[in-house]
Amino acid sequence: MKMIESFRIPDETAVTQWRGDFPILAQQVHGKPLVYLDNGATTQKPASVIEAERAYYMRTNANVHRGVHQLSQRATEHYEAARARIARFINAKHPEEIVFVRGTTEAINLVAQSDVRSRVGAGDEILISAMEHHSNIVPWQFVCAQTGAQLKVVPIDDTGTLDLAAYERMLGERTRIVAISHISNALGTINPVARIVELARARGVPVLLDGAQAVAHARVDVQALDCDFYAFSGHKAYGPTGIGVLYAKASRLEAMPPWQGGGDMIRSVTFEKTEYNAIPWKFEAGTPNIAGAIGLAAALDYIDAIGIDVISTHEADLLAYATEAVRRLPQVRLIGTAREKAAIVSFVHESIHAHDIGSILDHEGVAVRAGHHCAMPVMQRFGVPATVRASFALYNTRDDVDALIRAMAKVQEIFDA
Ligand code: C6P
Repeated sequence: MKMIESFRIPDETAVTQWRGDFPILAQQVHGKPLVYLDNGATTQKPASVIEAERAYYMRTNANVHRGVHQLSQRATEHYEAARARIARFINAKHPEEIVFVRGTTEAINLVAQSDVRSRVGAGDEILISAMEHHSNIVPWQFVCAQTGAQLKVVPIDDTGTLDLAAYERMLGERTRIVAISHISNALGTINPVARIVELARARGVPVLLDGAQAVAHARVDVQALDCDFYAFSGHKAYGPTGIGVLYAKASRLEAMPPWQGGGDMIRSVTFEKTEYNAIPWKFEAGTPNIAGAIGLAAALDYIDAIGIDVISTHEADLLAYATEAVRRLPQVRLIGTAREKAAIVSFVHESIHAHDIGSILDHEGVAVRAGHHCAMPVMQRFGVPATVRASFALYNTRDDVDALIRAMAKVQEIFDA
């Protein structure tokens, strides 16, 4: 990740202290200390997040927006306060621009089915990139099948960098939405999202940014970005699973039809006619993940207490250290070497399959992801079946990188024997 000059790399004591906030990290696996390097899949949770959920269930639990009783009112207050907290974190103009969903996947499906499907037709184009996660490909394929629209894919180069000139050329008369990841989960590439939005907006094309890999690692300011939609998952930002966020400009949400029908998304219902609730509730049918929203707000408090720029600087140091160390490994090739990168290191070995590497690393206590990372087109682009991916978070240290490298030596030893 790009170094932010004004922030010094936090010292070891600080990182040790952060580490202590995550109870799960203290354990051993296969008799070895756990080295958790699968943060791209999901991050671990600090005690404050676990406690926020526990406290909610211990003292507050009730359904929201429904009861006149004390607990329900309190639950509603906490749930809506969580929405406001999230709005503040990404600098949304209004809390109503935050729609609670299950995660990034649901957020993108919501936009695809509610916003885009209702305004595209045969011959219209949906523009994505060659580094997208399946969650930012398949929902658009659904819309294409439903409407006759076409999926267009902006290429990437051999380093995993988006071809910005091609993007500009491909933004055409018929482009109805641009949907691109802020940070690639398989390659670590940080996309020039401000420029991507600027170019699209100059042509009147709305932009959705998939922020699943970004919110916990880089500063996100949706007003500065001026994107129409921003999607992310709580569980990749030290929050609970099953809760995520769709940010959308209020004017967009107002214009979008609801996606799912049910309780809480209505103002009045008769058999003849239903009037929908105001935004954002018109998109939150059914009982929401109240505890999850509260847990996510606690996670963002945790990030803010450390400071996202401090976290970015620390992770940039880990990225530089890990990149150098992995580069020196024999017969190993990095996949994803863009200049602007987040702390994700994907690599392949000339003769050992990623899954075998992943299993041996696990036996050494090192948790990585091995596979296609739900980004099969990226694997095809680089001509590999799978990669080993080490993805870092605020509690990782250079010692964790050293443990990975030692475990890789063990892999080599086993295969050489
Ligand atoms: N990537 C990974 O190991 P959900 O599953 O809805 O929380 O997030 C989906 C998603 C969307 N976009 C990007 C860029 C992502 O990285 C992910 C999730 C995980 O890389 C699990 S496949």
